[in-house]
Amino acid sequence: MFVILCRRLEIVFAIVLVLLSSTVALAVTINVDGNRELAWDTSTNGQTPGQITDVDESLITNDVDIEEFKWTNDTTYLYFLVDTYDIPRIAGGLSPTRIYVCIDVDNDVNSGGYYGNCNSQSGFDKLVVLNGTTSVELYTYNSGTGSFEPVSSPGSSFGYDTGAAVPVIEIQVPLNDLGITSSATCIQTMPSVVYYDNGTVDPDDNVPDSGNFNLGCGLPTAITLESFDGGISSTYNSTFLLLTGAFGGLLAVGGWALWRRHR
Ligand SMILES: [Ca+2]
Ligand SMILES: [Ca+2]
Ligand SMILES: [Ca+2]
Ligand SMILES: [Ca+2]
Repeated sequence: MFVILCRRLEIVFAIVLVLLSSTVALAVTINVDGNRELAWDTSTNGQTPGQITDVDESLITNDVDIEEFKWTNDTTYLYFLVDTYDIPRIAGGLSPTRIYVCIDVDNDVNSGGYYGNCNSQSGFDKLVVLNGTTSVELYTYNSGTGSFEPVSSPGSSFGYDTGAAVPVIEIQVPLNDLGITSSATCIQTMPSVVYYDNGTVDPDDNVPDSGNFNLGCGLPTAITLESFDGGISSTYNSTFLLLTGAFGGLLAVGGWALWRRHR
């Protein structure tokens, strides 16, 4: 009897170990290089990038006409992909193209500000702006001044390469800089609007054409479990490890009690 129980305990521990090792492997790897890798269009360890598509507007030049916007995350960054009906155009100089991602990070229309170009919606806490060929800028709403103000975000960057195998625009922004500092603030419902300013004359493009869509933080694995070194993952992993530890402890106590009974 005791031998059988030990075998069963071994199997259970083996399953727990497999579960632990598989969570370590959970991660969506996006290279922010302007090339659309497979990870954007597949489910990686259960995490599928979110997406919203936009129609081919006949009055908008195809290289600034949004076809698709996608998003995903790992433990450090939120990633965006912008694809247009032709190879996306990023222009610098005096009339730069600009892409705005307006995000209501806390899903609270009463916090944050109004932005006309983002479908005249309110409640935006952060604006991520790809400013021509220059940089990715991050703006946060200051309720004191009633305006969006630039904040330092050295970890933000973008990838753009017209010679890439599948040329798209890729953007990364640190979750921390977006005010997403724990699994509790990494929510699935962040009302958002994307605005592509073609830099010259109207019309510009929006997705959606009115209202907003819900940007989310990692579906269905809200936070990937790729590392144990702090940040958002630590909350999740600590909980997981605590549960695993408690489970293992219960098994050990149960095994010991049975061993005592059969001595
Ligand atoms: Ca890429
Ligand atoms: Ca469009
Ligand atoms: Ca808000
Ligand atoms: Ca549109």
